[in-house]
Amino acid sequence: MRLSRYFLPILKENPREAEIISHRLMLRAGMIRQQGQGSFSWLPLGKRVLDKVCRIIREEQNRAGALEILMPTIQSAELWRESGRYEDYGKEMLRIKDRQDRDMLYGPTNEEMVTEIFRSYVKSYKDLPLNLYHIQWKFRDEVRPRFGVMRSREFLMKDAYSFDLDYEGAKAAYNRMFVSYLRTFTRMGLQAIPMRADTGPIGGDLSHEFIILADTGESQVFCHRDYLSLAVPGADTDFSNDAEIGAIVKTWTTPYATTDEMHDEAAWEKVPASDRVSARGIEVGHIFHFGDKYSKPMGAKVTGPDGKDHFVSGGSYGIGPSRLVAAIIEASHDDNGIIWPEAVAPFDVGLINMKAGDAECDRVCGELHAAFVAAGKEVLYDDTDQRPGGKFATADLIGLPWQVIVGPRGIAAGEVEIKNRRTGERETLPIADVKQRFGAAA
Ligand code: P5A
Repeated sequence: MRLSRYFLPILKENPREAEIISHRLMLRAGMIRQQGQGSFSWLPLGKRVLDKVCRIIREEQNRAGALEILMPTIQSAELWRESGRYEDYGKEMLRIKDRQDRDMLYGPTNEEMVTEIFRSYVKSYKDLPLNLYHIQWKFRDEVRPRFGVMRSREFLMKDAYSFDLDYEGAKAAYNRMFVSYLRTFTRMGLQAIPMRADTGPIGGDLSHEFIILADTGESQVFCHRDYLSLAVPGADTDFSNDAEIGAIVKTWTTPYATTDEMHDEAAWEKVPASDRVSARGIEVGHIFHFGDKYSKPMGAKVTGPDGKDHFVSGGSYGIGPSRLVAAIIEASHDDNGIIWPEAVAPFDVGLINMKAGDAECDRVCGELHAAFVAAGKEVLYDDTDQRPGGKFATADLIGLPWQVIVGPRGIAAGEVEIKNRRTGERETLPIADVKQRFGAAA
């Protein structure tokens, strides 16, 4: 992609409304545009990162056996009256009337809707376990939308819903999502710690929030230092093996870890003082087991092996992809801008032409661009006529993992420079070696 044809509205000044670094950097790097209170458009650079985050989530949901669907954003109040949540949900729910004066709402979550789908089709325990998920926009009329996409009113959510015959099955489903979340966040370069959490308006008796430690986090959290060095399960994890998955969950739930609401001073006192981590955190995921909270009032039941009807046991599992983009920036930036982990970077390489218009610079850049693209790399080619200083500042701000810098002096020696955004390390290499470095033929 040529920067001259791209839409990257960089801001030179720090936007005054942005209180935290991720919000500032997302605005400055032209990733998002605020459209109203707690509502944002995703501009091209931001949209690429959001898509990469969603792709990782999808891969890990699918690996854990969940099936992707897509439900509407607008829901009928009738469904929510069945579960009793229409009144309970309160002011966070955006209520709407259609032209027939019917009560509608913009979905803040989808437990009712997915339970309606389930009860319409699934009648036997033989069709279980079942886990359906979607990635869809939600609206919550938050009391205090703030920090950009971190706490917005309209936001993207991956929400999965599991259905099982009994508690044991539901616990196994919960465990699969738990392990899937560990893998998901690690792949994005994040260290997420599962912490016992309050269930709030979703309900239920068992719940974990997945928390990224960050000074700007909205939650106060408490955990054992051991979490900072626990190994995350690999891609070869067998999600069909309940014992293997259960053992991983046990390892990850044994040391102390809770959010503020669940904090237990007596248990905390037993953690050696030098192992206590009391910090701020960002909630990037939240999983719930709620048994028959929705299946019972909504009549979602299956015939069991005993020939009798059973209300299914359920759970729901949320991740906030839009919040995650901000959380990744909170965890990975420096004074000059964003430092994207490779897996979610909007492009792999920033190719910088220091003297656009110079025949040799243009030729070498064109050659490198074509070679990188042929090797499957995503490249943002800065072919603009900006001064080099401005180009370097932009490249650092938008945080692509690698910068390849092509200037007339280097070319005269047959060389170009590469810079690693994270370490700042620079190397000068012959042109053929640079191609090879990024997987292209020399
Ligand atoms: C679980 C899936 C639920 O809604 N129902 C379906 C359950 N859980 S939750 O904790 O309320 O939300 C899940 C995740 O969504 C993100 N999130 C937000 N992101 C940005 N702005 C918001 N206002 C917002 N509210 C929730 C969080 O990542 C949360 O963990």
